Amino acid sequence: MKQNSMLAMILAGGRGSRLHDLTNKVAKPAVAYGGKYRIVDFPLSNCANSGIDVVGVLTQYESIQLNSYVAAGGRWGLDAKDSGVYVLPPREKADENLNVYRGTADAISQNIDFIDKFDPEYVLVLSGDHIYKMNYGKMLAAHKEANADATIAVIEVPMKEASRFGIMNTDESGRIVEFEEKPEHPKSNLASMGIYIFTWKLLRKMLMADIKNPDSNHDFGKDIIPTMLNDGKTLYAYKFKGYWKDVGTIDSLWEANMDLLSSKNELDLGDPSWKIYTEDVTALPQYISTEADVKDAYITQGCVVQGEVKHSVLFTGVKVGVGAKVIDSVLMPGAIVEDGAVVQRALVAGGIRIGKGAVVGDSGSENIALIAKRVKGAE
Ligand code: ADQ
Ligand code: ADP
Repeated sequence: MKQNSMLAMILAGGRGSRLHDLTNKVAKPAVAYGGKYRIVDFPLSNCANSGIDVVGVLTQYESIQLNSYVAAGGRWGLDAKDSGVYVLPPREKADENLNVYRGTADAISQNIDFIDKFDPEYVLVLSGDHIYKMNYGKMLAAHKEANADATIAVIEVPMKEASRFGIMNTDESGRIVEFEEKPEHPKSNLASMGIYIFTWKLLRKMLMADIKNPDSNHDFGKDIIPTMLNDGKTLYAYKFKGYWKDVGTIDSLWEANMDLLSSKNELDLGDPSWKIYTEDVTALPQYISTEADVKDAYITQGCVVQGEVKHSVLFTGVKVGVGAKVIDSVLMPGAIVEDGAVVQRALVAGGIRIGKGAVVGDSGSENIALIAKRVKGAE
């Protein structure tokens, strides 16, 4: 590895329980997004574009599909000599019967020897469920410039949402003076994005102490960051400007897909200087028939549209039959809407069939309907 190098660890082991049936069979990072992507394409492409060449992906549920998806890292250019993407599930320990990661920090602790093998100077810890483009190289430059022990990427969030995040206060120089994980009464709207750079030697020491602490949840936000602050370590906030979305819930995943259709969308997946790499599937070109009526929609390859599609995102191989209506919806790979069926304000999971004339979703509902089971036809 290069000198002054940084290795990345993507935390992908959360149950993703708020994504319900979408994560029954696939790990959250492998969930589909934006017609042809998977969530994990974003942190992996960001790593590749930032010049990071070793990435560990920490997972614990349904990681087989994820494993084959990221194996070798070729899609992101992370397959050159001395580089790679490594899927790291928790190992069973004969003495402790431990085959889960107890928390985000524990996931890193259990892989200390993996990290040590590469002997990095810095470790970047990332979440596996965010959609954004970010140059981690710039964040590392800020970390070095400040001579920090840890640097946390931050973004301003609406005050009413602040209690869902790690919230901090900084001094004029950007040094963090106060941090509270998901406070009931937040004192600022400066939120942690759950993206951290640590100087590895120090983090290693903190993790070794954390493993033995019976009162710890072994979590970065709850334990490691507050302990570092208490110990007088230098922690800096790195302000991120741009599109960032945590897609841990059905509503936010739906929204992030819909954002692609907005003229104000800042994500710009077409930016040639920051490509988002993904799997190239072999599928037929899309077919839009004479009776089809398509407006304001992402239609991916392999789709066959014979009905009406408005303000929706159709992933690879979706079929919309004659007289069917798809409005304000997200249809994952291979979903089928049969003739005359209506899908509105819904997120339809991959491969699900909505039978002839069935009606799902609701134009008046505040929440997005998740359709993850076959829906029988109306007659
Ligand atoms: P949360 O998003 O609530 O808050 P958490 O549930 O710890 O954090 O998940 C962070 C990431 O780690 C997710 O990608 C999740 O899948 C993964 N993960 C969870 N448990 C894991 C485990 N045991 N092993 C491996 N991976 C695991 C965090 C911070 C906040 C910050 C938000 C921003 O704690 O301070 O504001 O992220 O989204
Ligand atoms: P959620 O959508 O529920 O917030 P996350 O992906 O953020 O899901 O992960 C947090 C959830 O994952 C926790 O509420 C917990 O139920 C589950 N979880 C995380 N770590 C573990 C673990 N080591 N063992 C079992 N369940 C876990």
